[in-house]
Amino acid sequence: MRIDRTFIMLKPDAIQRGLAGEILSRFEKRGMKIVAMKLIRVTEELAEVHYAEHVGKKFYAKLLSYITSGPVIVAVIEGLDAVQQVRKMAGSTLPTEADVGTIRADYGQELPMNVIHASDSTSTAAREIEIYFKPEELIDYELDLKDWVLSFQHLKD
Ligand code: 3AN
Repeated sequence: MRIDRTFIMLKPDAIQRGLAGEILSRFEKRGMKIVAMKLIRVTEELAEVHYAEHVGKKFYAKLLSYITSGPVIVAVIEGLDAVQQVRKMAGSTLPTEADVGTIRADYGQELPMNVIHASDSTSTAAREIEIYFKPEELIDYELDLKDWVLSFQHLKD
């Protein structure tokens, strides 16, 4: 268990359906820290870099037209085991197979529209953060609520 950073994208369906605030608030309410965030449009070139492992697959054309169909919000989230925890909060790729209570199950139905992307490993997170953010776009700050979420350093044993 350690503090790490992960990358998320609220995909075009999340923005079009007005779900961005609601989804971001799940991470905020859990006490996680938003380290970077911006609204962008994913170009075809950017999609090819991000989804390099899927280029050429049967579903790639659909994935490409989906991900470039409207603006997305990209963000870096920091927290205890953030990569694994945010991935769990996002749920399985296929919304109908995701556990109820996860973002994809609660808001999605059919692929490729599964509302959110979350990095699947620490190395993927580092790669994806670098694709979407310049180092200076990651904001260094203290979250004042952290002692009520993480270490309880202000409490006596
Ligand atoms: P995840 O986002 O859960 O890591 P990946 O990396 O396998 O899943 O897939 C990337 C994205 O491609 C998915 N989030 C989804 O939008 C789309 N996708 C994956 N598999 C399919 C499929 N069989 N048909 C259509 N779209 C798919």
